[in-house]
Amino acid sequence: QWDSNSDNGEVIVHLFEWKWADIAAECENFLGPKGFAGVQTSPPNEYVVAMQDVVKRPWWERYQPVSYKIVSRSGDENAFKDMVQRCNAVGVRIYPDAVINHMTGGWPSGTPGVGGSSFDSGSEDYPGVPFSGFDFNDGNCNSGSGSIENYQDANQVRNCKLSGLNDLNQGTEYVRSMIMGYMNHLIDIGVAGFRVDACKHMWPGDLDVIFNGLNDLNTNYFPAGSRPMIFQEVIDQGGEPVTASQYTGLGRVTEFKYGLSLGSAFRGNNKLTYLSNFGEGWGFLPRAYSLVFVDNHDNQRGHGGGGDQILTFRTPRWYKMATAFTLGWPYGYTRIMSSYNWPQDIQNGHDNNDWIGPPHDSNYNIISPTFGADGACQGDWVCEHRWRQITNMVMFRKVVHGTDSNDWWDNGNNQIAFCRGNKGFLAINNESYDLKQTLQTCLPAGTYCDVISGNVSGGSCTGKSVTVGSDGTAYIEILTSEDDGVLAIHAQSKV
Ligand code: LAG
Ligand code: CA
Repeated sequence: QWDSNSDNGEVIVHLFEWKWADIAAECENFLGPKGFAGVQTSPPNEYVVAMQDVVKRPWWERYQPVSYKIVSRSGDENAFKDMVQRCNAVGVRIYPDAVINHMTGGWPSGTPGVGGSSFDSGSEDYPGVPFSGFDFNDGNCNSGSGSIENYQDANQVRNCKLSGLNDLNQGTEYVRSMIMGYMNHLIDIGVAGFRVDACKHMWPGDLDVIFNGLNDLNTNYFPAGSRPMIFQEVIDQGGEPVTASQYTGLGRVTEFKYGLSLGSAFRGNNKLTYLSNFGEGWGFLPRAYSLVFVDNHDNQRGHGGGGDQILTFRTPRWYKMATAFTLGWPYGYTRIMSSYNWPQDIQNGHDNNDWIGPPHDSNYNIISPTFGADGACQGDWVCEHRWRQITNMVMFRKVVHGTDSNDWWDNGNNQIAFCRGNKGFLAINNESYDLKQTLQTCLPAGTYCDVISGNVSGGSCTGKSVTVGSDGTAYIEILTSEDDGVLAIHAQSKV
């Protein structure tokens, strides 16, 4: 359950809040050809229609399940099936976000689910599944309020309510069978695995039973006996009894220390020189078990862990450098974020608009992304995955896959470079002065196109070219006057 089940590449993109029909087109037109392994989707199941005074249709309504019917703002079950079929056809895998720790928070009676299912949050009645009061953890929670109050108490973290959300008891046969039924339904449609939400708040032993009860993947798309990839969201930044390593036996686990440490380094709070052993050497999970990312849908807006060190599309120069390092460096399975923009309203360090949902029309239907002549998204869709510097590093990671890093170079401070076997070379300049050095690139002699400043187009390079000599060295230049502080060349960027 650690393998991505993808042959197309080594990077997953989270198309946060995208509609299924738009993801299907993106697989065919962009993700397949550009070497993406797959897509993490927003939760596909039914959830609460959140319409309050100010907070209307927030993104986080999708983290409050009402039933396991496949219906959401992204589309219905037919649209979901069509997406899975079309993405698989071009080698791009689908990994939905599975919200199985809890159901909704408290809502006035009569509040509907997006598929029309009714529910009563007070009596914990969810007829669309069905779940009733027996299926929740209230009796097993030892906090005064019924919500998690003390993260030093693992029992509270697992058995009490997260943010007031009705907490399912995965210890019972019935709850497990409903969750497995939902996930198996998605597997039978053809997904390749899952992002599993809030695993920190479920017992590893219960998750073990659930994950082992999942079907093998659909043999229309995968070899017989293939197991779903599981990547569990566990926010572990140290100092608590619930740790990420308690979950590595079950599948991959999010390594939140990665983006936090990287953000801090690029912001200048640590030297890039120290990244030479970034990974296990920094106390992170073993690479075979970790899922790494610069930012995610929570910490890019101040939710979840990370705080103000996290880099996002709002600091694009650093963001592209940190993403290039992540995709160039041989540690962990990599996920990139694809966001939409929203107007921030920061008061006393808190963004009052952190709830704002995706671009939508006056009826709250999500608007499809549109693309300019250069391929970039228009309007409020940010589409980091379509930024040339990021797209081309997705291909870099595919080309260098199977090699380790070698020939590390640094200036003792914030200029670094390394090779990936004889397949790729990456250099980063995060100083306020130019990088001008003759460095070992480990590549065969020839002229290579820097895929950060340009593309290989019709046999020539639209950006900077690098001439590698017969001894593998090349003169490398990254000037502070340039758009980006990165240079990357690889075996397939030879011109
Ligand atoms: C996650 N990982 O463990 C998700 O990545 C994260 O996005 C989810 O929280 C969380 N767990 C629960 O699935 C999000 C928002 C919360 C939001 C919650 C439920 O970050 O802010 O809570 O989804 O929609 C909201 C309100 C709370 C309120 C709660 C219940 O913000 O103030 O207590 O709803 O009504
Ligand atoms: Ca729980």
